[in-house]
Amino acid sequence: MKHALALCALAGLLLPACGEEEPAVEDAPLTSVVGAGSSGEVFALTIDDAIPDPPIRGDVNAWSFSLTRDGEPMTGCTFEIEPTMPSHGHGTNPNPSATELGEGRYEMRPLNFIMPGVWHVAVRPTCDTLSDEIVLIVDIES
Ligand SMILES: [Cu+2]
Repeated sequence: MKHALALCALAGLLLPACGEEEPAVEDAPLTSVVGAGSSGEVFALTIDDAIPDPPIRGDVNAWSFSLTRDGEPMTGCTFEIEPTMPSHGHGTNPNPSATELGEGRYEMRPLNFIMPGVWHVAVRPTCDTLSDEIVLIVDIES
C-alpha cells in the first residue's frame, strides 16, 4: 500500500492507474491467509493452508483451498487463476495453476508475487456448466 502510493507520487498523474481508487486498506490487512476466503456469484472459496503464511514476495507461495456451493464441496473443477496489482496495472508470470486434492479441495501454485503491495488474486473456477470469479486480496510486505 505504502509502496503503491509512493510509486504514484513519483509518477504524478502520468500513470492512468494512479488516478483510480486504491483498494481499501481494510480489504488487505492479512497477517495470515489461512481461513480467509471470498465468495463469487456461485461459489465460495476458503484458504485451508498457505506456504508460507503470511505469503511473501517471490514465486514460493502455494495455497490449498476449498471450493463450495451452498456449503457443498465442488469436485472436478478447472481453474484459471490470475494475480494482478490493480494499482500498477500488471500481473505476474507464470500464472498459478490448480491441482485437485480431492473432496472439493485444490492447491494453487506458484503464486509469484513479484512486488510488495496489494495484489488481487482472481480465481475463475468452472465446474460442469457453472463458472464464477472469486477475488482474494492480499497485501505483500516488502
Ligand atoms: Cu506492482
